[in-house]
Amino acid sequence: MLSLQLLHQPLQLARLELLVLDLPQKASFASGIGVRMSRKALIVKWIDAQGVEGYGECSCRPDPYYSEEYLDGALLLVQRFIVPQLTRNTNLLAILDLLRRIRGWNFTKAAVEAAAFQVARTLSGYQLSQDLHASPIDEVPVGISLGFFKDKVEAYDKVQSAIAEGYRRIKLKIGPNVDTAVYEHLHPLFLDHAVPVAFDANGSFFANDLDRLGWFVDAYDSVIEQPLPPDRFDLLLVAKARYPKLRVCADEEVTCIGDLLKLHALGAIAELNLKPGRVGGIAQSVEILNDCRARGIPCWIGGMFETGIGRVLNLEFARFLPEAKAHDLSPSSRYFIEDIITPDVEMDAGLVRPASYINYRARADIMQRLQCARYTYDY
Ligand code: OSB
Ligand code: MG
Repeated sequence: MLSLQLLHQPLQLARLELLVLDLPQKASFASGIGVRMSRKALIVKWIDAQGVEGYGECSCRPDPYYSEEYLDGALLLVQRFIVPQLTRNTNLLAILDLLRRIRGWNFTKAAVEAAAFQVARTLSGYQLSQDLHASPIDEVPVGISLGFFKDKVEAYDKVQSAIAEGYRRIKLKIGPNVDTAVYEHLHPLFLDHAVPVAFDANGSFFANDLDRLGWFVDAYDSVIEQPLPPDRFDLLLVAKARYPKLRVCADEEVTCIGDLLKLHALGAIAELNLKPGRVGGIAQSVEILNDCRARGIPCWIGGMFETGIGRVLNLEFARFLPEAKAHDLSPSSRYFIEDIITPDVEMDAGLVRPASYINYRARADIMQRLQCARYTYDY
């Protein structure tokens, strides 16, 4: 639960804006989900009667291949089931109540919650540390997630440069059809254990692919993120029995605290990649983070190629995970030709300082240039 002071902070919604943006990426990115060339984002902007503004980002994909949500659907959901139910005089508690009635659509609900949250925290002086019961760290270690490679040479170059740039963890996308020779070729780069390596299969291994999964377990003693489809915990248990060394990080599979507790009870989760959007937003993330700490489940913050708006919120959560080796929160320059906040998120020797970005300004000029659609609702 978020603190009552924050939940009851009076909000006066003057206008809600929904912005659909398309940010060109620096490079395309391929994974077990598909290939992406640009980052489509739905930004929710809350304008309070006192002039305070709040932004939230819906970071689901444009297609339903990571989760059921997809961007055009998200927009329609907000327009049909959220916009008509918001009222001028409200508070975060009322907003969470109306969002809770909507089943699923976590990334979408998180965007609306984040926009209202930003206004409520500005008006009330709230700090996340009040509910996470810890003091935040100032420097957050970050890792990089690298997509499928064309060949050995490209793989070696990309991993070597990422290590040279200072990233604290290299995450490699894998799938049942990747060429294992490429990953064998990378082995020497990780032998000294200076920079840990992890794999992410995005749920792409099925029952017939367990041998191939076993290759990664044997070749590298590394965590594998979401090896099996998120709705097949039965296959996960089969794989764990066959490869006792298999250590699994959950991503797609954990959309709520119940999913986490189920995997934990089954002894089938070694760590959690927490994406605040995937679990429905800030209130849910606070509960999950507190629960991970209570149960000793290692946790780190993941990403969905967020723009600066979503990234800064994710970075704030990362401040409360002092034991995490690295988060999937690379600097703005890694992803986009231009980000939509100022200052850009920067990394120095694999570290990001989240406090520098909490009071970011959204770049209205850039957003306008990248805008595909804009809808406004006055209250
Ligand atoms: O599986 O973690 C994932 C991006 C989009 C969708 C799913 C995933 C990812 C990443 C990106 O791996 C990590 C990042 O934002 O740097
Ligand atoms: Mg993942």
